[in-house]
Amino acid sequence: MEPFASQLDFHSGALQPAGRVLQRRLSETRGIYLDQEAVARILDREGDRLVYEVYPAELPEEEGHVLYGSTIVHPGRVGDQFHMTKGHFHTRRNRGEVYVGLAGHGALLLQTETGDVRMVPMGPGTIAYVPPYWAHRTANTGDDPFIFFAAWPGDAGHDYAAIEQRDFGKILVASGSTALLVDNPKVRDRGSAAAG
Ligand code: S6P
Ligand code: ZN
Repeated sequence: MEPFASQLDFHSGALQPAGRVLQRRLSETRGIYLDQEAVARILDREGDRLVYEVYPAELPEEEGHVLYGSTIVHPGRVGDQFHMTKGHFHTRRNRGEVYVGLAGHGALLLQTETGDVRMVPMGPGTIAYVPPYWAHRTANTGDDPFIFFAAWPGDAGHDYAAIEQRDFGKILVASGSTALLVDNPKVRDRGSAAAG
């Protein structure tokens, strides 16, 4: 393969050239939010809102390559939760990733297979390291688009099912103008039901 360069617009988050741009709307990510009445209300009143977009560089998903792309999480809330990405583990769990904040403000949530959760606030210039074995999800905690760049190993793969089944143990909720990290009641209830 020949060396090449792409251009990332820090203002819009668009990457040129890019592979297939992914647009995630509320209807297809509705399951990640707690307040299903709020989801139904938004869909009914304003239609299927664009929540986030991913511009991937077109590269072979193979060992040795470094994949990269930009993500734009648009500002907004669903109930008292901020707009967020679905979140995933890498299929090959021992593959890490680097996130670089470019514009806006957000948070990176990370979780291990055993349910340990961490939160890293992100803004322009923040370089967040996603170590191997940590699932990751981002949320826009501000009022402007939250834009970041990510780079990860070509053979990492994406496992969304594990997070769909288990969910993150903590959620980010809006409290006035700040973001609070609190226990996810869905996971807590499941935990206590299993314990009882
Ligand atoms: C890929 C990297 C990001 C996310 C993107 C959307 O490993 O972590 O490019 O794919 O931020 O998130 P998600 O969870 O919907 O893939
Ligand atoms: Zn990833």
